[in-house]
Amino acid sequence: MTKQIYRRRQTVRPTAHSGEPTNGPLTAEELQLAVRNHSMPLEALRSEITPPGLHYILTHFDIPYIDEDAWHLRIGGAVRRSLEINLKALRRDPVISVPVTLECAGNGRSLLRPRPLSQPWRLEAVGTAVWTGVPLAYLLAHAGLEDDAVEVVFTGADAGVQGGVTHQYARSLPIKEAMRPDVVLAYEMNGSALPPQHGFPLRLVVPGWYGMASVKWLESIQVVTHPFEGFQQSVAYLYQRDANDAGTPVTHIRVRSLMIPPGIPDFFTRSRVLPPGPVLLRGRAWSGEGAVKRVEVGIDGKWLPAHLEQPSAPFAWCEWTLPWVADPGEHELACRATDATGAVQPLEQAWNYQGMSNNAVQRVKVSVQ
Ligand SMILES: Nc1nc2c(c(=O)[nH]1)N[C@H]1C(S)=C(S)[C@@H](COP(=O)(O)O)O[C@H]1N2
Ligand SMILES: [Mo]
Repeated sequence: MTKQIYRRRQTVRPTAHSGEPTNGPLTAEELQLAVRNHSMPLEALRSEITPPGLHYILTHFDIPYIDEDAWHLRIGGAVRRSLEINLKALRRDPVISVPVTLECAGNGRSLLRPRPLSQPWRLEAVGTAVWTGVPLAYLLAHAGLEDDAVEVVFTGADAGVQGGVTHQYARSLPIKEAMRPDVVLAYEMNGSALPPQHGFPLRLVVPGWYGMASVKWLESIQVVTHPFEGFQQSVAYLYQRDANDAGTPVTHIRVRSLMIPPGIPDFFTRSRVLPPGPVLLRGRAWSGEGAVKRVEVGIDGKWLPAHLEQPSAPFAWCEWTLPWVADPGEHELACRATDATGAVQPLEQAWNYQGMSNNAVQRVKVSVQ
């Protein structure tokens, strides 16, 4: 999709969804969003597949109640054959299981200065699950795309108001992405039925793209002949300099690594305490642009290469480890990953208006005593 195509639009102005960026204290609205949408505790980085309940959650509006027996998926638009399929029929279709690291595009937002007002993620809006269901390409081929089809629009059952616009959550994918063999319409997460908060009974999962593309509580799939201009497509999820910048769309996940903070935390400040001696620093790294090629661990500003394991799938995170001998005193640990495109996590992040994709390196202060 070229920038050109996305630029002709703007029936709705790209306004702030929620107020001007601020350096002030956390607001009641941010707190409200933060307690609805939880992140993954960093200690869960020990697990290759995030255990149920520890995967991050981002839900814009309310979690819809869906009656499994009455539910069906509609596929229509620029197709030769419109389809209506219930869950029983979907379960008889070909099945794939894809391990995918999902990350929210707003991850790292609250660490930007000034701070864009929205879900105030720190570093942990991430998780890896095995998503099982029908390949989207199979159903699209079954429906038969018309020659003038350009995008596929996915609409969830959840509705709300954002930026003054009332809408159901909906996102599109270019045909080429929609036809990738690893894009899945998932009815299972980690071998069990989708939990309500993750999109029951059916959700889209787009490996390598930030989470906003993976529409939950799917209700319809429409093939369209013009680029989709819904709110979540052409107003939200843009890299913008300011409120009036037409911006560029957010798509693939930028390279990132995270470390399990070593030692034990202080309850209130979360600062780390650890005894002197050998400790295995460990964490995971991922990128939606290409395989992770290198992870370096910074110890008091000196970068050392970590050992990298193979990921279980192209868009699942990989584990890294680095042994360290901690000597008494105060230390700052950091980690940074580089992917196959040569992209490396920045030490300082360039700011953008919606606080998208802040993949600046994580820093962990530890007190060795
Ligand atoms: N229908 C619907 N789908 C949605 C959302 C939503 O609010 N409604 N949030 C999106 C965003 S921004 C993210 S990051 C992911 C989060 O998926 P998870 O909650 O299963 O981790 O779902 C995406 N799909
Ligand atoms: Mo997100």
